[in-house]
Amino acid sequence: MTQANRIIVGLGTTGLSCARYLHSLGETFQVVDSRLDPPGLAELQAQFPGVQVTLGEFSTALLSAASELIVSPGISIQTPAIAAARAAGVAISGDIDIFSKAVRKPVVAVTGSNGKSTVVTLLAAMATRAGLRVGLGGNLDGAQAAPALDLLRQAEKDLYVLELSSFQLETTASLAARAAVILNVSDDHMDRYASKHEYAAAKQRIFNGAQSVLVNRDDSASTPWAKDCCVAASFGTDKPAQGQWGVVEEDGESVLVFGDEFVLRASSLKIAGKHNLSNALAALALGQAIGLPRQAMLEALQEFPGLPHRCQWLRNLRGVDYFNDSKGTNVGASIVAIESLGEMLKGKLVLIAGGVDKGADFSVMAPVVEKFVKLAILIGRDAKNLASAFKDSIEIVFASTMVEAVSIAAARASTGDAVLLSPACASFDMFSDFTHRGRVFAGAVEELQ
Ligand code: UMA
Ligand code: ADP
Repeated sequence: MTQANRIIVGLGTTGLSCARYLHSLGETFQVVDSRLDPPGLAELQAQFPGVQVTLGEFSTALLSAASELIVSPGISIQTPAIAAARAAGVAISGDIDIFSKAVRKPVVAVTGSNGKSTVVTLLAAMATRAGLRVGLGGNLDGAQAAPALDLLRQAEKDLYVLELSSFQLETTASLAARAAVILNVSDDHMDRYASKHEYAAAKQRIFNGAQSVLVNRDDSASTPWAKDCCVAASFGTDKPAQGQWGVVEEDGESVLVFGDEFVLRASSLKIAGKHNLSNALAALALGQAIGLPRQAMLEALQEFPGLPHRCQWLRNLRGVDYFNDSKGTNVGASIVAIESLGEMLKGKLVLIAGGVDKGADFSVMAPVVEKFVKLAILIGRDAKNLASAFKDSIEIVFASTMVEAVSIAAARASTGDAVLLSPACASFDMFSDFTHRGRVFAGAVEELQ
């Protein structure tokens, strides 16, 4: 019998988790990465010294000779050497594809342009409160999360809650989730996809084989394209029909409801903004679809403090609030942050934005910027692209470092204003990731006298 020749493509977090998983099954594999010094190299060589690693530009001959390529999400399957291998009949998969074939417990899968991390973390808290042993991970990063295949090597779980990116879904054939949702679709990763349709199509793959689909009434792009999908319920920030999740206004206050049943007052939540009502409803709808008791869900929901770097309040200095929304890495996220904070303020926002634009169209931000922002301080590689979209609406200044941006913001904000970092861009021109960017911002804010 010929030995399977599986190649892990990419030696970052995902590549390493694939290596650990295949090794735990006693399977052989080799690894390639287009970078000469990929982040997982030292760990791979220490743990699996015998594994063949090929670095530098992908070799079409090497990849085409494989039986299967396990492609990391940061690498497009349209990359010429991978596309050539695929055309030559090599099977293409990814970590989520391998996970879905191996997993023996229910999986809840969440994708969307924004709100994924908030919803999966909240749902995991609800399920934990209900007494389930929960494996939380996928695209989600942070201390409480793990790459999907690492979850399968942990102590036994009752439920897996996965945040999935469009990149991960590209290589996932049939996830067969117990419950699945696309929270929303707004422009992101337009440097990787030829069109918004192609990006949305990658997200639609989350519904393949799903038992229960949840739909966001506020975003038609969350609806399954396939006619045979089993829609369990919808959620939205309007008044719902019977059996659906929604929001009603009572005595000037927003109330979460299920049909005409009272669920919870928005004022009982620690997370703020209309987008977070949507996130709360998404988690409730998913939780109900998998049979979590309502009481446990509501207890967890009321305790949930939100995640760092997502519209996170840092401090008030001389009447000015400072908010860290470093995870606002695309236009849709930053619009939501500007709107939800702008509506709460007596004054206006001083916005710090910029970084790597990922091919985004910033003109769609201009109306909210004009309405709620008095000054935009722009940083990073693609600052000029934001400037040309905002220049007719508001005053703009450029800063070369985050510390400089914060110091300008502090000098220009008046009592009743707020300073918001919500970059609408990726961070890797100036920082290692969005958490690094958020920490540098928070550090500069902390230093302000
Ligand atoms: N890369 C190369 N050559 C290679 C392999 C990778 O240049 O041969 C580059 C990629 O272009 C990318 C970077 O290396 O810029 C990382 O790619 P990767 O596939 O190795 O990424 P991982 O370290 O495995 O991390 C990925 C997710 N990152 C991406 O999809 C870019 C992580 O999500 C995720 O937590 C992790 O898998 C575990 O599942 C982070 C992310 O930024 C949070 N995701 C994007 C987002 O949320 O917008 C999609
Ligand atoms: P993701 O994991 O999809 O990036 P997060 O929960 O980390 O989502 O939130 C990232 C940012 O997106 C937040 O800081 C906020 O600005 C914005 N956001 C959160 N939830 C939503 C939502 N439901 N709709 C639109 N924007 C949102």
